[in-house]
Amino acid sequence: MQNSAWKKQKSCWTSPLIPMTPKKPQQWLQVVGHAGSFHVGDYGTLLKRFCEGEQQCYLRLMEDTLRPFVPAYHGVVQRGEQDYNMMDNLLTHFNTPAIMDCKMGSRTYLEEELVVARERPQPRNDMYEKMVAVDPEAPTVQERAQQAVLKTRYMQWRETLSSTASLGFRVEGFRKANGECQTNFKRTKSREQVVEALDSFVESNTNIVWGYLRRLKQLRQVLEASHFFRTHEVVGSSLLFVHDWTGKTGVWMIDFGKTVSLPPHRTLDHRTPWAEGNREDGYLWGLDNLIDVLANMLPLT
Ligand code: I3P
Repeated sequence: MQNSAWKKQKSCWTSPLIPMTPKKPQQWLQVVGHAGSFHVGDYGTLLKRFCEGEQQCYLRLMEDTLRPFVPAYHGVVQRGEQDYNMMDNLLTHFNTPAIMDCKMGSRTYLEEELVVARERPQPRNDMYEKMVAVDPEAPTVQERAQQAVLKTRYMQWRETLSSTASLGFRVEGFRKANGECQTNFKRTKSREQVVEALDSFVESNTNIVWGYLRRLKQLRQVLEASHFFRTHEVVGSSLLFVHDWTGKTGVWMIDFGKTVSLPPHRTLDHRTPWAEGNREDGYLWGLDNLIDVLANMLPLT
């Protein structure tokens, strides 16, 4: 995997603070993603550490009906020795925004990762440590002996521990306008727990929920007709939710490092349950559930 080639340290919400725009240096934001992967570019742009697979996706997305639902892509720039994909900073037009990352889909690893794990298993100690930190009982006897787990096993465990397996999406983390960050959602699994997390993010503001719901329904309509979406396995991709005190809301698709095109003439419906070989990712099933959960947070009219 191109993306895994980077020695990534995952820390969604502990990544460096980055100035929002050159014009407003007093405003700061935290960027979702692997630490050190992002920089602020000039004129409301964001630089994300280069990944060729992701670049290819952005190039195709710029020609697809999904274009309004992803950050505009502006090509590759170099900073020092490192290349970056340059895209719009989605927070630029918000005023002290609150942001949330929801990872979409019922599966968070690619089928090709599963094949590699079988052919060349490389158990990881860091993932073992992350696993026991959440649940000391989770590792098998063998994993305990090795003090290591396979990445695919770790990812599957994370999926069933959270709402990924049961609802097709999970809350990864959010930051409220006051700077308060919440990232402790590994065990947020039931509908009720998800509602609690979402309600905390929107601070019980139903106007914000309405705004998100409208946008997600538009996104679903566009996804159902999108050529790009039909022809790609979309794994580990997130929806970025942004709102501010003016009531402005936005949702965009981000993170295409693990989005891969299908062989010619193959398509996905993104709702059929996954069985190895069918490459379904459960993205639309997850979006259906997310829309349903949000709709149920609104008062009955
Ligand atoms: C990480 C999370 C990321 C994954 C990363 C995991 O686990 O599943 O999505 O990166 O793998 O460590 P957690 O959220 O529990 O910290 P990819 O999606 O890019 O595979 P990595 O450690 O190999 O980067």
